[in-house]
Amino acid sequence: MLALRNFMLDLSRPRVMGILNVTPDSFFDGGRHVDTNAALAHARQMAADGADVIDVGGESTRPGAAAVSEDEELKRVLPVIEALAGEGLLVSADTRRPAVMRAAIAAGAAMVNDVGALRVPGAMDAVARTDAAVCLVHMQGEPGTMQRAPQYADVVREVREFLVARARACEDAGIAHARIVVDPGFGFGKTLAHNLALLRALPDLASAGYPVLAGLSRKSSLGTITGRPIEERMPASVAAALAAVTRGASIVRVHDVRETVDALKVWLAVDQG
Ligand code: 7PJ
Repeated sequence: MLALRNFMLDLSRPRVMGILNVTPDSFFDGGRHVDTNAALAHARQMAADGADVIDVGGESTRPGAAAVSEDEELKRVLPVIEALAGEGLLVSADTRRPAVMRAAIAAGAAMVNDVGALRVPGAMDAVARTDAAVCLVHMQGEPGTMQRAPQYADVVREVREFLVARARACEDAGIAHARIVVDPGFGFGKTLAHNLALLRALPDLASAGYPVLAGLSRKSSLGTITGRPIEERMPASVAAALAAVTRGASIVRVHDVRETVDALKVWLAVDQG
């Protein structure tokens, strides 16, 4: 079970987080949902297609994406979070800024998804003072430069140790174990080889005792493997989501909710039959 405020999400079957970028420049769906109404329509469709959580982000972490001011980020995400939470949907706020975390939770977000793993001063406290869940993501370097020359002595061990240390720090700060999710951060300062090593070793990460979230949807590693541009990476993304779930991921973060949900239904029917 994952505790998201007063909601308990049963993780005995894999769950789907639908990606909602309210940005003009995200690498795949950037620009499509800048308008609040368009964003809401897309989120409602993802929920109808079986998304358990909607992850709302207003700042692109794509390498080279333009910086977004805190005011602009708030202006983009708050109306969307408020509306979706008001409709009873589970909303996650994809942000690294403590002020945005606080405002998002006040607007009804049940989870904070932070690619910075609450390392910005004040971020851990912003979550600890609430009953929201948190997803701690591993990232080497910073979004603008992280893909230049990522290097690890042992990527699996380093990512696992980082995430367990961050999760323990969260618990020390008062965030209950049941509110914490960890994520190896595919593509966040990782080569294809690093991503594949981490994917193969997901059971090892899951054995740390925190639910694992995996985000591979449309990422460039899938482009490297298939030779396909972003718009043609849906089948590769579904395969990657299944690969993650079969290795112990509890939640997959995806653009293609409907297709992923279908694939998971088939896998579940086989696996639990
Ligand atoms: C991830 C994310 C991920 C989590 C992004 C993209 C790039 N949050 N935010 N995990 N990736 N938790 O959407 O592909 O892998 S931004």
